[in-house]
Amino acid sequence: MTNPLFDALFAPLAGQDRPLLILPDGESVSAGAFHGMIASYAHALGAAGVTAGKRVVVQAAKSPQMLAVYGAAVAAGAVFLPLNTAYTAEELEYFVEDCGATLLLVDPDRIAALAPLAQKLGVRLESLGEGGSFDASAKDMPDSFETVARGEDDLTALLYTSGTTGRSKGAMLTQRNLLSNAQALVDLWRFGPDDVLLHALPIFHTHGLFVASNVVFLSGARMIFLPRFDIEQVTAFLPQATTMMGVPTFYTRLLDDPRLDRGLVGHMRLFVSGSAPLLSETHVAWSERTGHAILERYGMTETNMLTSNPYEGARRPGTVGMPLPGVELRIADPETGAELPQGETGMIEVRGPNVFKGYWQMPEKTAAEFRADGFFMTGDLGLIDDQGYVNIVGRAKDLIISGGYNVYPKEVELVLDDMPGVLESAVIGLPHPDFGEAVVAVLVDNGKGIDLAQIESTLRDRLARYKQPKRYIILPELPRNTMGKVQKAALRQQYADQFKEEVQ
Ligand code: MLC
Ligand code: AMP
Repeated sequence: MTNPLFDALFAPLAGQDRPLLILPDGESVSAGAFHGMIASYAHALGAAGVTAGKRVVVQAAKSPQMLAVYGAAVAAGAVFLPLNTAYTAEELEYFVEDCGATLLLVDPDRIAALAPLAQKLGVRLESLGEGGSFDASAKDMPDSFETVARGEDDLTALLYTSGTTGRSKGAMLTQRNLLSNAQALVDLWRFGPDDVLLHALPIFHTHGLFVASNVVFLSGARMIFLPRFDIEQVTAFLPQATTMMGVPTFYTRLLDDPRLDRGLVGHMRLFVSGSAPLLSETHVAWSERTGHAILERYGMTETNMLTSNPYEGARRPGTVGMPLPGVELRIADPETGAELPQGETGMIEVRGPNVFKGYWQMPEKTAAEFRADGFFMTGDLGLIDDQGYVNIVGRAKDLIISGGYNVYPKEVELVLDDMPGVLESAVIGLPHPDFGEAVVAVLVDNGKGIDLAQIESTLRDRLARYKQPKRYIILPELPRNTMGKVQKAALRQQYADQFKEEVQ
C-alpha cells in the first residue's frame, strides 16, 4: 500500500545489516533490525486499538524503542504525539484529553502513578522500553507489516506548542509537511550514507525527531543515539561523527570544555544550530577554536524548517540564512499584512509544503494565524538584509526560549496569579550564559505576604521543571505604560544582568 512517508523513510531500511543506531554502550541496532521493530510495534499498535487516524501519545525516555514507535505509527497511519518527559501529570492530562488519545505509552516505572488518570480519561495505558507491556505485546508479533495506505495530506503527527493565551495547541503535521522538509534538508546539507550524526537532542520535538532523525533515515546515514546531551558522552563520541545538530546551549557548553579543539572535531563536516538564537560571539568563538563555521537555521514546530545558511557560501553569524527551496518567506507589516521592502523589519510570514495543516480542533486559532493568501504568521520579527539573509530581530509573541525549550509567560503567570499572597505577576526571559534565556518571575505582594517556598512547591506539581522560574523578584508594583500594559521590556532591561555571574 502506498504511504509516502513510510516508503521514503523506513521501507528502505528493510533487510540492511548496516548499523543505524549506535548506542552509548557501543552496541548498535542495524537498519534491518530497526525495520523489524517498527513492524512488530505496528502490529502491537493495532492490537491496542490504534487504527488509522487515532492518536498515540508517548511520554517516555529517549530510546530506539521510542523512535521505532514513531515509525510504527507512520506505518499504521496513526497520529504520533510525543511529549516532553519533563511535563507533569497535570500537563500530560491536558494533552491526552485534548487529542482524544487511544493509547498512552510511558516508562514502566510510571504505570502505577498514571493508572488512575488513564482510567479517568478512558485511554489505554501501556509501558514502553525494557520490561514494558507494550514491548511484551510486540515481541510475539511478526516482524513484517503491511503499511496502511496514506496520502500526503493525511495527518502524521500532533506536536503541542504553548500559546500566548496559556493554552497549548496541537500543531497538525501531515506526511507532506515532514517529507518535503526532510528532502530539502538532505539536499541542502548534503547528507548521504557516509554520514554519522551525533544525536543528543530529545526526540519529542521537531528538532530531534523530524529534522535530525528524518534526515538520517532519508539519506541512508546512521546516528550515534545518545539519551541526552551529556558532555562526557558527546566529547567521547564526537571523533566518530561527521555531523551534529544542536541548540545553542550544546555549543556554549562545548566551548566551556577544554577538550574542544580541532583534533576532537577532525572527522566532522557539519555543525548545525537552531531552535534558539545563536549569539554571534558563539559562532565566532566556535570557528576560532574548531575551524568550523556553525550553520544556523531557523524553524518552528508549525512549519518545520524555514531557512538555512548555505552549505557552500558564507554562513553569516547572527543570521538564519535564506528560505529553503520550496518555502516562500516574506516580511510583512504586522498590522496590515502588506509586504515590506527589503531591509525593513516586520513579521516573518511563510508559505509552503512544510507549513502545518492547522491547530487540532481549533479552527478559529488556526484562522487567526494565517493570512487570506495562505501565509502563516510566525510571530517572529525579522528583516531580509542586502545579501538576502534573514535576520531575526525579535518576537511579536511573548515567548521565552530557554535551552531550546519554549516557555510562554502567560502559562506561568496564570499559575502564579493563583497563589496566595500574589497580587499579580510578570514572567520574563533574562539573558543566561547556559540556557540563552532564563525564566524569571516578577511578583507583586497583595499585602498577605508571598511565600516563595510554597510557590516553588506548587509549581513543581503543575509545570515542567524548565518552565519554573530560575529566580523570583518581588516589587511593590509592576511598571505600566499609560494604557496600563505591563512594560516587560523595562523589566528585562532593568534586570538584564541577573545571571551574568552565574557559574556553570
Ligand atoms: C533542563 N533544565 C532546564 C532546561 N533543561 N531549565 C531551563 N531550560 C532548559 N532547557 C533544568 C533541569 O531540569 C535542571 O533542573 C536544571 O535545569 C539543570 O539541568 P541540566 O542537567 O543542566 O540540563 P540538561 O539535562 O543538561 O538539559 C539542558 C539541555 C536540554 C539544553 C541539554 O534542555 C536540551 O536538550 N534542550 C534541547 C531542547 C530542544 O530540543 N528544543 C527543540 C525544540 S524544536 P534542577 O534545578 O532540577 O537541577 C524547535 C523548532 C526548531 O524549537 O527550530 O528546532
Ligand atoms: P517551537 O515553537 O519550539 O518550534 O519554537 C519556534 C521558535 O523558535 C521560532 O518561532 C523562533 O522564535 C525560535 N527559533 C528557532 N530557530 C531559531 C534561530 N535559529 N534563531 C532564532 N530563533 C529561532
